[in-house]
Amino acid sequence: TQQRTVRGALIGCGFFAENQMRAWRDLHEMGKGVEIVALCDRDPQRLAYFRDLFGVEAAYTEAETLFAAFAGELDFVDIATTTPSHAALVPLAARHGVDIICQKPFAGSLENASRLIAQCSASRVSLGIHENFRWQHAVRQTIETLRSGRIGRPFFGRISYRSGFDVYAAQPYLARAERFILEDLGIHVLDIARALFGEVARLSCETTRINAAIAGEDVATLMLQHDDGITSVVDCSYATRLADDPFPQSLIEVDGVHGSLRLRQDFVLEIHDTGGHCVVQTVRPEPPAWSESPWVPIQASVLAFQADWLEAYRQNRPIETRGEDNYNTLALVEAAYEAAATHQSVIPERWN
Ligand code: NAD
Ligand code: 89V
Repeated sequence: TQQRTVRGALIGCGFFAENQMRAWRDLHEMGKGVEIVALCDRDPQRLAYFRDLFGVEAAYTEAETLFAAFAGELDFVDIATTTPSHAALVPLAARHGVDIICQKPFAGSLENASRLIAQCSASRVSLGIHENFRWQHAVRQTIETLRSGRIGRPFFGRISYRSGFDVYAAQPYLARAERFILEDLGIHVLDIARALFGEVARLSCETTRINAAIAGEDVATLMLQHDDGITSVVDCSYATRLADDPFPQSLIEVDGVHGSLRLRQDFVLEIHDTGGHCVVQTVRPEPPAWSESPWVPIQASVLAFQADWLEAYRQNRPIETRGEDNYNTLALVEAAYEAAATHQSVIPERWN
């Protein structure tokens, strides 16, 4: 039997949303039964660009107008705008009874995050956060190898993201943000830390700014103590000069009681056992036809995330990075800023 087509609207036709639209189109062409039927961007030029590029005629500069025009006809909305707009767009979508995917960081404060989760829950719509780093193929393979028990109980981890890639060219708002690397990138790396090692009991953090042309911090180094007694180090930098820049790869080390994992640059996963043997796996992402260097791992992860969201929607199961779960990632970012300001270790808040 043919499955019903799940109908969505995209709000925010900016830089990153192009990946999301291409991934929805891939899923549509793969016969997965999903379609973006309406677009919204308050910038008429971006809206026209997406309308023409993706052939979606229903295009609106106001989200209210879109929801009014499609009353009862939408299953979900994909909110791909930057964070300040989420506080109004998420409740608006919830009031219209559609399931919601919202880009990270889904709220600018934990108070706002709680409010959005509560509003979605009261409206009986799901709130899924578009957090894709844990869906990068190499990262996912590392998570799954750890979860399989192959190296036994982990006791130490390191997730390292160090690059000098010019992220400000495509995302100029990043250069103006008072809070930069922890809020934009650290959030992804901290989410990987949670996916690998679970919730965090306390953390410490130091930050600095190397690039004088930006407003926020571009280097952050954190130590996390997880509930299960695992210690992890998360380090991020957009000020690291390397001839062979790994952007946008996260490199991972995990030491377990029965072996160790090393996710090396260029998608090499080493699995070391207690006998001194090492199995080397290539964990390179399958590049979507539209992907382009150096964004391939992220672009492939957008497809993987959206495919999982769609499957979850059909199975009526919550996704891993639902609002309640992602609240705890957001709480690590908040705790990191507090730790960096006070030079004290901080107990992060947690969704109860
Ligand atoms: P962008 O500024 O290029 O795009 C945002 C778009 O949203 C703009 O076109 C803007 O006009 C539109 N917009 C803003 N408020 C609106 C509103 N109320 N109604 C309708 N349209 C509105 O930003 P971007 O770089 O595409 O980033 C968007 C989000 O995606 C950010 O939250 C960012 O952190 C996130 N992002 C995620 C990843 C990832 O998943 N790995 C990568 C890059 C960016
Ligand atoms: O994934 C992101 O959120 C991007 C980047 C990789 C540039 O940090 O903003």
